[in-house]
Amino acid sequence: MPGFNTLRVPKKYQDGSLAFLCRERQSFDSRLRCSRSYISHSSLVLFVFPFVYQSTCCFLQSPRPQIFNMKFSSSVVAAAALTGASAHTIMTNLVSNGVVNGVGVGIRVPSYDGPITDVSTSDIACNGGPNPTTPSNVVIDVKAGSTVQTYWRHTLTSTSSDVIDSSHKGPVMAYMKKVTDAKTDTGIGGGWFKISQDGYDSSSKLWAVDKLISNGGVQSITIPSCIANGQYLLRGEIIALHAASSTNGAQFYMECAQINVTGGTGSVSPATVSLPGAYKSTDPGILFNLYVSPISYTIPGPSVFSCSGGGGVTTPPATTPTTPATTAPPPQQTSTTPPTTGTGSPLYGQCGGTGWTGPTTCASGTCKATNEWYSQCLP
Ligand SMILES: [Cu+2]
Repeated sequence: MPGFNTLRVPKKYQDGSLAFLCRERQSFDSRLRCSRSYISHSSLVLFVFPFVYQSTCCFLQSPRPQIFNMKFSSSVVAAAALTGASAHTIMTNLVSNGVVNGVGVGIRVPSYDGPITDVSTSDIACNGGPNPTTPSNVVIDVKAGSTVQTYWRHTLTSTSSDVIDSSHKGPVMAYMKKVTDAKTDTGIGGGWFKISQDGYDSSSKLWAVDKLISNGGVQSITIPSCIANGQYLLRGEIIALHAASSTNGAQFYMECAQINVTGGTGSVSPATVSLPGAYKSTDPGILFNLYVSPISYTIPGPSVFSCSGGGGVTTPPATTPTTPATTAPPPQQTSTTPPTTGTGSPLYGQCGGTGWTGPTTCASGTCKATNEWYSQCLP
């Protein structure tokens, strides 16, 4: 059963993870075997070496010491699979208005913490498939304009010191979708808009996942003040890029929380995208080699919706929101027309980023960099 018979000296990476060069014994697709079947999500084929060694590099996160000088056998493969399981993550809790709701309260948490890797499946919306989710009959009240927190944990019983393996570098995002009944809506299909994202910060050289880990797994998400009241799905998402240089190698972790928004002005109707649909396996932020520097990363999906323009469609005040527009907002890197006022950007307006020629000050709030292409006035 094992496809590898030689373990060479492990190569140690900065984050403490190790790569082994393993000689292939049998003529099968070693890449598939290594990355999917046996070692599951914990492994990775590095394309840096194959032309030198003609071998497969199995990448193990937090490998156990006893693996080091052993040959691959079925037991070692099992140990490696266990190691891999320690790498995944789940959005377990939602904190709203300072109230910490319990694990799985108002969130459809999965029974397994593994990723979705095929962006074309309906599981990309609210998880499922290989990770069956548990329904919740709770809908959590959230005030428009407030900042909620979600907790990310390795498993449903992990603490804040066990968020996700540090090898799982990548962006952290949040989306919303207006629904009639948050308890039963599958989330599959149109209606999604992105409300926050964080990717790679080239000045600090930190990924959003790095910050999430040092933050104890707390993701802060500001709920737009201008959206309509009512029930929504709030979808937190992490993309782990450690194996993303091969197709369907990126690992998507997402959960959907069930919320009821109050206090929204309903003045802007966001442009929306579909899940599945918003991502393609070949998107530059999804088919991505994490190990090439300097790192330049484009967060996949639509641009972030903001109440002051960008990713939104203004709704006439007297009218109730109609069917949201289905066209995707323009890519984030594209500069939008800057506001004509000279007093700085309004709250939630853009105030910086590569290619931005508009105001770099805020009429209201503080200018904070979301990524190198986008800074936003936040309260
Ligand atoms: Cu994982």
